Amino acid sequence: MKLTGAEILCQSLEHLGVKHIFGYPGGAILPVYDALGKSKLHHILVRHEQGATHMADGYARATGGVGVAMATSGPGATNMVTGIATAMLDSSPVVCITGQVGSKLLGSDAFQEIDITGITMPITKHNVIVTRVEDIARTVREAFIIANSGRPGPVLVDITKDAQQASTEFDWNASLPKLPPKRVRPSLDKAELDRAVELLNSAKRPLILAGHGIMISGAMKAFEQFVRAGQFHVAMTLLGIGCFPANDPLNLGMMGMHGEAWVNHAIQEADLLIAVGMRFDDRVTGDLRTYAKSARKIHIEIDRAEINKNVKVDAALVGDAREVLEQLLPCIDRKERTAWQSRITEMKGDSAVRDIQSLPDTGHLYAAHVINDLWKETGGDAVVVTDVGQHQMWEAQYYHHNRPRTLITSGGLGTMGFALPAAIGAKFAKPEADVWVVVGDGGFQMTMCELATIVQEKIKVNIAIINNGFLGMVRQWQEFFYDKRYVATPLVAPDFAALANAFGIRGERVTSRGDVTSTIRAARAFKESVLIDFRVEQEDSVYPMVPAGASLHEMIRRPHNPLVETAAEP
Ligand SMILES: Cc1cc2nc3c(=O)[nH]c(=O)nc-3n(C[C@H](O)[C@H](O)[C@H](O)COP(=O)(O)OP(=O)(O)OC[C@H]3O[C@@H](n4cnc5c(N)ncnc54)[C@H](O)[C@@H]3O)c2cc1C
Ligand SMILES: Cc1ncc(C[n+]2csc(CCOP(=O)(O)OP(=O)(O)O)c2C)c(N)n1
Ligand SMILES: [Mg+2]
Repeated sequence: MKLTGAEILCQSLEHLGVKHIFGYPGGAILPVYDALGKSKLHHILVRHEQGATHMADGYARATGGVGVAMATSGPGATNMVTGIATAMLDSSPVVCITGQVGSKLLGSDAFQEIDITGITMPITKHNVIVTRVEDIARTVREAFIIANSGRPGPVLVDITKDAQQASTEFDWNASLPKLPPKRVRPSLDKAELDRAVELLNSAKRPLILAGHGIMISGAMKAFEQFVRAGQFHVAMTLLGIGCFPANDPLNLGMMGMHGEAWVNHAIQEADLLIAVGMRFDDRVTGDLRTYAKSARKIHIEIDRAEINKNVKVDAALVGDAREVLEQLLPCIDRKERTAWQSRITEMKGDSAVRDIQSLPDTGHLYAAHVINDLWKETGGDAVVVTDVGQHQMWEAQYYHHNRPRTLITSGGLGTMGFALPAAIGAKFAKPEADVWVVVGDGGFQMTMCELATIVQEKIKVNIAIINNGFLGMVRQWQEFFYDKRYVATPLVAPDFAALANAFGIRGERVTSRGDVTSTIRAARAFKESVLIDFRVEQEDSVYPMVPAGASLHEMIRRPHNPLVETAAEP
């Protein structure tokens, strides 16, 4: 049967298992919207195309599947750029479909013509313009494979309007992908494997650096067996949080710029680092010249380009984390490393750790309290989607995630405005989940228009605004490094609770600690979305902090203050 390109696109997406598309219409994509109306696909109308890409990204991160975003040509497509870059830097499988002007008009500066494949070249894993109806099904099929294989990433498919309108025979089974033959991965280099095993079994002070790649690989079980077999301690990157339970005694917490002090010290004192699915980001290493000088390094990583990119390693195991860990597992000797264990305990003790919940209420509402109370009240089971800034770091420190894919956050690009739309995407992916947005007063104002999407789609997503009246993370840098000259960081905001009401959403305001838990509890019990404006201490800072470019052990620690540094339980 003959179908139009637009119909072929919709049918292809159905064949690929797509259920939800986040998008916004316009002239160059109208034929597709017309076909969408006749398909089984659920289209979610966003309020800004950036939101569509973050929703697709949140959808992907919540499940590990592909998220789909759609926009028209020109401004619709350029509005997607930030979301595409966000997905790229965090290896998230997103497919973006954009309409393009008719193929005969290409290059003529036609109305809403923009070279979106040119613009997104460096921020997509792959992109392509389709000008022939015959190529649509195959290209979309290829896009899904590329987005979610190997190291995942965003793919953009730009389809000209004439290709959407033209008709051709549609045969899904005949529309086979024409990708270069999958490189048969040679089994692991024997010499590298032997060296890794020798290093693993002879180490006295080993430490695992667990990253996002463990989640992407679905390697959680193999990883846990590996950890137990070697009795290794685990430190996590921001994006690795959740890949190993926070409540496991072998889990030490987050590493890096705002990581736990004892984790950073342990990295500097370790004699072996085993990096699994992490890419030694500069927020993780600090000054490379002084990074883990006494440690040999093993890197388990799927992308060969990451090997020796930032940190030179002694054994490189290039491959999928699960497969590599399964190969290593039978070779690991179980070792009790009592001296190393006591050293780590000693370092923990030195960090003045106390349970912040038991501190007397001094009349201040600290962000850390709010997040720790949210953790307790949700039993640690919520899917928390954060924005970027101080609240993001406090979330990482004070909400203890035991399950994978329960913290969704923009790490590599650090995109303010990510949280609200990404949470909407996560809710569509996991309708049963208790989804919470943890967002700053600055970032929320960047994409708050998506509150209307929540209302139109009748979904329940609870929103905790950590309102400190500042672009807090930048204010913190100004406090530490610019002599407290707060240029352009004090921030006027609307009355967020009243704003929520204007959208038809219940809004609450909390100013004292005593009201935190009851308000969270009531929000969870309410059947619709609730926005809570937490008016927190304005000039609190995130500790510890490794100043940009400093050595990992050179942390700025919290000065004498009623709050402790981090949230580890005593
Ligand atoms: C304000 C702010 C502060 C931050 N502070 C910190 C901080 O203190 N500590 C911190 O850790 N981060 C911090 N970050 C985040 C940081 O910038 C990086 O995003 C993060 O460290 C990256 O973590 P990752 O390497 O685990 O994940 P990614 O960047 O997603 O890298 C994943 C790696 O796994 C590999 N991989 C993918 N699939 C597989 C597979 N199947 N098998 C094996 N490997 C695979 C990929 O090739 C890639 O190399 C901060 C971000 C912001 C915005
Ligand atoms: C789109 C974008 N613009 C600017 C920045 C730089 N930036 C990083 S954190 C931050 C402040 C965030 O303020 P807020 O949302 O209120 O969160 P807080 O740090 O106060 O918790 C800024 C401006 C960014 N990460 N993203
Ligand atoms: Mg703020």
